[in-house]
Amino acid sequence: MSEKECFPENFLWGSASAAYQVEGAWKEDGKGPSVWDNFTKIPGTTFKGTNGDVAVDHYHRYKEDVALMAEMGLKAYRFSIAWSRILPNGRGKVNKAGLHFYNQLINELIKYNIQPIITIYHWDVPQKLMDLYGAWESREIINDFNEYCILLYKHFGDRVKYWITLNEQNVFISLGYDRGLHPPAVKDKKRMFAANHIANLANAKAIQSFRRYVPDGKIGPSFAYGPVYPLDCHPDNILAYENAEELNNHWWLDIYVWGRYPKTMWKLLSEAGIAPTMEEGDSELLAFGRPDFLGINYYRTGTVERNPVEKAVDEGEMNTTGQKGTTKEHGIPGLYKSKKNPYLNSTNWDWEIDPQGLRIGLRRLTNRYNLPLLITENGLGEFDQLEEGEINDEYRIDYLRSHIQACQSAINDGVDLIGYCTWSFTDLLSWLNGYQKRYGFVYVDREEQEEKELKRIKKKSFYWYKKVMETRGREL
Ligand code: BGP
Repeated sequence: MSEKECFPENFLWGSASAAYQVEGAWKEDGKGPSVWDNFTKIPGTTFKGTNGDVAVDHYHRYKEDVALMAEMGLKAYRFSIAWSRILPNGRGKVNKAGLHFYNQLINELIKYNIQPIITIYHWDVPQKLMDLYGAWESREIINDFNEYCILLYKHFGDRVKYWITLNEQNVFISLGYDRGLHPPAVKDKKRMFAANHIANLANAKAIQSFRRYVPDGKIGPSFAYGPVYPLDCHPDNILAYENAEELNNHWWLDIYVWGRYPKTMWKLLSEAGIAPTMEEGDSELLAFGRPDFLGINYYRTGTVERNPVEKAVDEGEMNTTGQKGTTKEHGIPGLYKSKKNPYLNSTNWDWEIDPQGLRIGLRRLTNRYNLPLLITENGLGEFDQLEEGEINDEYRIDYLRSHIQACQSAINDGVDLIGYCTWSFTDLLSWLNGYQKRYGFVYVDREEQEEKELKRIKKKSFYWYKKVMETRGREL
């Protein structure tokens, strides 16, 4: 392999997690409840009632987990901070024990030369702010979020140089306020676009403050990016694809980078009476939100076709059980509906496996936004079998290998890719899919309801990724 095809020297080879999915200790050492602590206790919300009360107990076992990262030779670890561990009420009184925990974690990572990447918000808004003013539905959150961010910048900014503002705003807003599948389980498009606009403002303000407190750091949001394909070249399907790209991707990314919404979608939503309200000063604030890089969470592409209003597909159904083929088409009447891509295989959760789509996506983003890109999540959620103390996850290695090859091609195409974080390092809780949908390099021995000993066992993919990092992607 020529030097040209090799990953850069300082490439961030990493892995990612989120507080609620790994930490556990949900009400220990002064932590306040988050909306997820409560939501998962409502019957029927998650797979077999699974929750993150204990998760994989990373809060108590972080040293063991970081030692495994060091053994693997990980260069970067992306983790999130639980807002209500730092500020139990979301604002006001600071919980010193919370700051202490993350300080220890950061120091432990640095001890082994692992670059910490902090996600400021990975969906666990403090319940108190939900009770007080409806969290993302009130502009009050802009200041509270900013104060929380400043606290983190002040405490960790000396050692942490890569920061993610909001993780997958497009997912927590859409599932929380349109599809009713995440807290607060609302199904109302107008409220969704309004909450989303407020999240955009909070994101911009957090970035504006970052410049003052961590001037030598880099910051950006992480976006759940699903590049869209038209089902075929019928002009109606091309238009459906344009609609889906604009509404599902540009609607967020244009705001992040340019501080403005895509024009035609804005008109359409305004006519439907569901566009958000732009107040005086919003445009100015949004302009401060320009990120240093875009964090990209990539799992799959989406394929769409026209969706005539007369017999339109609407809500659909998500596969949260791992029973292949149970996903039902969803769409927006008059704009587009999802279709299965006949050229791609999919996982047991019906997520299409498309490494080429990653290359295509990275090129689209580069040509449209011309910013450095950091893959903040990519990985395969599957059932894993523990057999005689070992996990032979060859399928995960295949998945990751093909996606890393796609990254390599994208770099050769001219994409400025600064890092690649897999999802995830250890197995963890999948929000709606329980513990049986596993993503890690390290198996955690627990069942849906039974925590067992939470023993860590290295999978085959652990040794494989170690080699990949050692050889800077030469040996895949
Ligand atoms: C992303 C989230 C992660 C993680 C991942 C896998 O949307 O940022 O937190 O959960 O997807 O998704 P899932 O757990 O639904 O399989």
